[in-house]
Amino acid sequence: MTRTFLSLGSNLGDRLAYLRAALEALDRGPRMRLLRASKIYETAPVEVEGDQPHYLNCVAELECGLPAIELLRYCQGVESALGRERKGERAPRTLDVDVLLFGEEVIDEPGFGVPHRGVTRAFNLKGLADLDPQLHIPRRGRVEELLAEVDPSGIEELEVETLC
Ligand code: PH2
Ligand code: MG
Ligand code: MG
Repeated sequence: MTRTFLSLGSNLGDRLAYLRAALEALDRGPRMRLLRASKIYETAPVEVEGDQPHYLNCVAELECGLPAIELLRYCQGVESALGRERKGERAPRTLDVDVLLFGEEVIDEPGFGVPHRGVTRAFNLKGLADLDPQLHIPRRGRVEELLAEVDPSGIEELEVETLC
C-alpha cells in the first residue's frame, strides 16, 4: 500500500457537490481507501488566462495498492464521470484530480509527473499541511517549510464540515 495525496479542484457548477462526489468515488476505487481530506478552500485561480470563476480546492489522503499510472487513469475516469470536458489544460472544469504525491516516488514521463508540478501551489500546500505538515515532498522539501515561503493571499477557508 502506498500513501498518496491527491489535489481536488472545481470551478464550474456545484463545486462542493463535485468535490464530495469525487471523494466518494475515490473511496470506492479498486485497491484504494480514502483516509482523510483537508479543509476546503475557496481560491483565486492561479496560472490561468482571462477571467475564471474561483475554485474550491482540497487535498485527499489515500492508501493505494495500484501502481501510480493506474491511479492516474482512475482519477481521469472520475473526472470524466463527473462532467469534465477536455477543453484545454487550464480551462474551467467541474473537476480536476491531480496525483500530487505517490509515496516517495519520482516519475518524469510525458503527461505524468510525480510529484505533480502544481504541488507547491499555496492552496495545495495548505491542504497538505492540514493533513501532515511534516510531510516530505521529494525534490522540494518539507510541507511546512515550503508553505512559509509562498504567498497565502487569495485563499479562504470555506466554512463547511470537512468532507471526510
Ligand atoms: N488548477 C489549475 C490552474 N489554476 N487555480 C486554483 N486556484 N485552483 C486550481 O485547482 C487550479 C488553479 C490547473 O489544474
Ligand atoms: Mg490541476
Ligand atoms: Mg489535472
